[in-house]
Amino acid sequence: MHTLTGKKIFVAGHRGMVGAAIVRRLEGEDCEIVTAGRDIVDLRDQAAVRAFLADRKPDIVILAAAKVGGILANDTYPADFLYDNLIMETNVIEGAFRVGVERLLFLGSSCIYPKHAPQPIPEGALLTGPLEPTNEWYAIAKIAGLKLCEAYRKQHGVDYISGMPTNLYGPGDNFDLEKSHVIPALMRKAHEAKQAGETGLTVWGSGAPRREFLHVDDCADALVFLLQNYSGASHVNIGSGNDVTIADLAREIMDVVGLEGALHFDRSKPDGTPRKLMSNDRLAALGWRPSITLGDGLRATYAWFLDNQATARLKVS
Ligand code: GFB
Repeated sequence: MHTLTGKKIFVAGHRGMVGAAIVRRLEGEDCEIVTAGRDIVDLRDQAAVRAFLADRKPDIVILAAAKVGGILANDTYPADFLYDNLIMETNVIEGAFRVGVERLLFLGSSCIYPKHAPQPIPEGALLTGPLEPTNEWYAIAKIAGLKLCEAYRKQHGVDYISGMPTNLYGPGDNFDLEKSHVIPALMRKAHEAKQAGETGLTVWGSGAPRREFLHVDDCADALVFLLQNYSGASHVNIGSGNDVTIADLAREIMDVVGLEGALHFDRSKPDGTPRKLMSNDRLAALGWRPSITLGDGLRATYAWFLDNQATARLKVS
């Protein structure tokens, strides 16, 4: 057990959905939380990152900052997804080591695994086959990040660990229809259709791919749990243990929103990987389990969307 009591913890990326959830979760611990928006330190600027870390001297760093997006954004902006994520990771991880940060938690993604990995996907499936082309750029950046943590651990003996969350959703998500992930996109489309008195919902792709979803508050809880209970070279999967087809997800979202009608499939849009259900065995063996069901999580996220439509990220760059 690694105590967080009295520790100064820098949460990089606190304005994103995951970083904000981590801050909410850490507020329940007796620790000092350090945050900094892009106006204070641009994580793509190595000199700025080094100066910031030298000034604040955190004990622990949680690297939740990333350029993220759904299937279309990943496919459309490969250079941004590869470059921005690589440079943020290298700056923060090297910068942390330089100022003597004792523990660091890096966040990856389930898309690091091969497109046709065995299901549920064990941690050991990493680098055993080709990646899903729609998000290989983001995946390669995330693989580099987790390997950088492993390399610093191997060469310098520091306790830098990595968690690989599955597809996340929840309050603070991005509801931009071109750039978001599937849950906020379908929720917004269903809501706007209902408002307009329309029926039916258009779903990208065939509806057949399966995805595993985890509420972001469960993810934040698992990340804090890992910081407290895990030290090791291997990354650890963070999932819900269940997956659904996109068509079933769409029907559940229509139900939550209260939209009637049929699903229409826009097959000009990509399906992406057919399935990416991760094995949660390692995390379960450590003693962590999710607590928010998909149904409850979707209802809570829709309630958040209704309360925050004016400020929700309906359009972001
Ligand atoms: O959530 P999503 O964009 O990301 O798409 P991925 C999941 C599935 O939902 C795909 C379908 O099969 C989409 O075609 N889908 C249906 C939709 N309707 C929509 C819609 O209106 N919007 C969106 N966005 N999807 C991402 C990766 O992959 O997952 C990232 O690109 C990252 O790198 C993230 O790993 C967690 O699950 O396909």
